[in-house]
Amino acid sequence: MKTLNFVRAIPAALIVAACGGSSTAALADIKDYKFELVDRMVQAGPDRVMTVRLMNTRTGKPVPDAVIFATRLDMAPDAMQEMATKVTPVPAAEPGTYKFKASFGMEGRWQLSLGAKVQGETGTVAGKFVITAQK
Ligand SMILES: [Cu+2]
Repeated sequence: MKTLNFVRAIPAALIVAACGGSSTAALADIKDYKFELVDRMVQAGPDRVMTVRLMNTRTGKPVPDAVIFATRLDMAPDAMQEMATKVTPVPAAEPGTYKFKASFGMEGRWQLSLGAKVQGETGTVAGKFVITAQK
């Protein structure tokens, strides 16, 4: 109630100015977050672990507790989009890093696609990486 009374006391023009300013300057933006791939190479074979880090590019700090809601791993970079493999999240010890397990059934380039929600932010963070599976 205190807030409402306070707002009513301010002339309408001022309120408009304040709202317009805060939407561009004060709020963090989902674009300030990005995924980083920790290792670009894996060994071909079953149960390989991939590690990504979610960074806040404005603070330069990793972001813990994001919800990864979409993952896909396929061989699109080697023109085998239909060759997809299951991606399973596994626990990561370091806050702000996220680990996934997958079987790389073939040597070559695989594309890891990720989507995430960050606490307190609207929108989603997307990431796409090429990981090379080697012998
Ligand atoms: Cu393939």
